[in-house]
Amino acid sequence: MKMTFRWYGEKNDSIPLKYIKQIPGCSGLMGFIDKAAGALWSEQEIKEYVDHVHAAGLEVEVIESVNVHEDIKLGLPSREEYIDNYIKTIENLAKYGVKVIVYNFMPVFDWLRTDLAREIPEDGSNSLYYDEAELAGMTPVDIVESTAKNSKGFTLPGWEPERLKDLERVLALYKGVAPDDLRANYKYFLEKIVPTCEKCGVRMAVHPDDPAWPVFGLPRIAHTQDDFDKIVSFADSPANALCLCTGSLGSNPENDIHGAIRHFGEKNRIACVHVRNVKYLGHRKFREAAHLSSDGSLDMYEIMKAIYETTPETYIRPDHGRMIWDEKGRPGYGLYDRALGIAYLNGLWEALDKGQKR
Ligand SMILES: [Mn+2]
Repeated sequence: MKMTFRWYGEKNDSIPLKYIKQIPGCSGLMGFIDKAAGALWSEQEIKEYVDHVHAAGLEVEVIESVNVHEDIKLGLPSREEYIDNYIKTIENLAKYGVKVIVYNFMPVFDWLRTDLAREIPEDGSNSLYYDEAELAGMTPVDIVESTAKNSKGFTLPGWEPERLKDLERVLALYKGVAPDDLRANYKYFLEKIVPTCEKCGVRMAVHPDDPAWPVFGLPRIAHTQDDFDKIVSFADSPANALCLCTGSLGSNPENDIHGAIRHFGEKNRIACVHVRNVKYLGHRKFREAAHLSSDGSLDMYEIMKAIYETTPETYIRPDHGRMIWDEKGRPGYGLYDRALGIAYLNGLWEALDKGQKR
C-alpha cells in the first residue's frame, strides 16, 4: 500500500508540499493539473509538475484530474478528437511515471453537496453535508452558484467555471439519454483507450457517483456493485479498474463497502482507494465525518482489512476531511483532519500487518 494525499498545485492549494512530506507514512500525491476536460496534456507541463513534486521528496504515481469531455459521454461525433487527446495524455503521463489515472463518467456534475461547511454539533467543527430535501428546492444552476459562492475562492473539482458556463445547453443534451445509452458511450471510450493503457502500464480508475444515486434526473451508472460489475465487463483488463471511494459509494447505506472492496479486489480491479467515513443522518441525508469508525457510519477497520487482504499493493488516500482547529482552506481539503486520517489509517494497517504475521 502506498499512502498518498490530494494536492491541487501551488496556485490552487493552501498546503505547501513540505507539510505533506511531513505527514508520517505519506509517500506521495494523487496529483492534479488544472486542465479543461478534453484538453491534451503536453509532455512539458507534465514534466514540470512531476519534477516539482519530486523535488519535494514526494512521488506522483496517481493523477486525478484527466476529466472526460461531455461529448464523449454523450457519444457525439466530436468525441473522436477528445478521445485522441485522452490517448496522447495517457502516453505522456506514463512517460513521467504515472501508473493510475482517476476519472469519472458522471454527466455534467461531479460530486454534489447542499452545504460545504455544515457545523457538526458534537464538536463545533464543520464538514461537507448533503440533504436531498434541500436539493429538492434547487435547480442545477442554483446548486452550481451556491457551491461556487461557498468555496472560499478555491475552484472545486468538477465545478470549474469553464466547464459550467454552458450548463443549460449541456443539460438539454442529456434529455433522452438513458443509462444504457451512457453505458454504450462509456464502453466505446474504454475500448478505444484500454489498449494504450495496457501498452503504457497505466490503469484507469473510475470514481463512483457522489452521492451514490441519480440527481436532477441525469443518468448515472456508477453507484452500486452491480453498476461496477457492468463497467469492468466493458473492457476485460486490469487496466479497466476502480477508484473505490468509500465515502461516495458509502453515501448509500444499501452499499456494502468492504464487501465491494473484496469483490473487486479479488478480481484485481481496484487501482486505488479513497478512504473516508460518512455519517448517515436520515434518508439521503449525510455528512462527512472524521475517519474514526465510531465518528461515522462505516466500519473503517473492515474497510482496511478488505484492502489488506485483497488488494494490498494499492494506492490509498484520505478522501476529504472536516475543517478543524480553525483552519482556513478548500472545503473538504484542509491539512489537519486529512493528516489525522492518514495517521489513523496507517495505524489500522500496521495492526493488520503485524497481526497477520504473528
Ligand atoms: Mn473520492
